[in-house]
Amino acid sequence: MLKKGHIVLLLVMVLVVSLIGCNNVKEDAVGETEEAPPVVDLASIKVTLETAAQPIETGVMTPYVVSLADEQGNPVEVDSVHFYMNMEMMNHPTQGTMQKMENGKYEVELPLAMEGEWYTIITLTKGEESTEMKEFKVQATGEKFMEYMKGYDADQPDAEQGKMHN
Ligand SMILES: [Cu+2]
Repeated sequence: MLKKGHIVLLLVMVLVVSLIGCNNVKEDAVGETEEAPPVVDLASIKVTLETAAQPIETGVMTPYVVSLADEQGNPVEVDSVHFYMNMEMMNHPTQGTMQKMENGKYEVELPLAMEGEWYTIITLTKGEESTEMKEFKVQATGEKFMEYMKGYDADQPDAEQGKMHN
């Protein structure tokens, strides 16, 4: 697993740094260690999805909030968070880049095209690393909204929604 590998790598780095730190013989090695980029372990971030009370009404712009925390529960920030929703065996995604709020929270408002169960894919990006999480389900109720049946992308507000993938 990626996560285990990162933990082992982190432990090895901590060990190496502390060993080198204890005897100042290898000064060159100390310099190299300090210049190395910090270890970013996106896989260890705890992701929580907050939505309005479910089922969510179709066709209504609805806020979705994702909060990110480290293993101690402290808020974490990444470079960007993307939120994608769709239904299994169907193709009418609703998606967008989330806006950064405070305390590790990110938000985007999206409409749903039809009732039923929607899955979510939350993508965290930091530097060149990114990780996808397909963990949460959302229930929707209401009429079918034809204008969203070909998809909605909050990142393209000027596009004619539902036709941008043609
Ligand atoms: Cu559907």
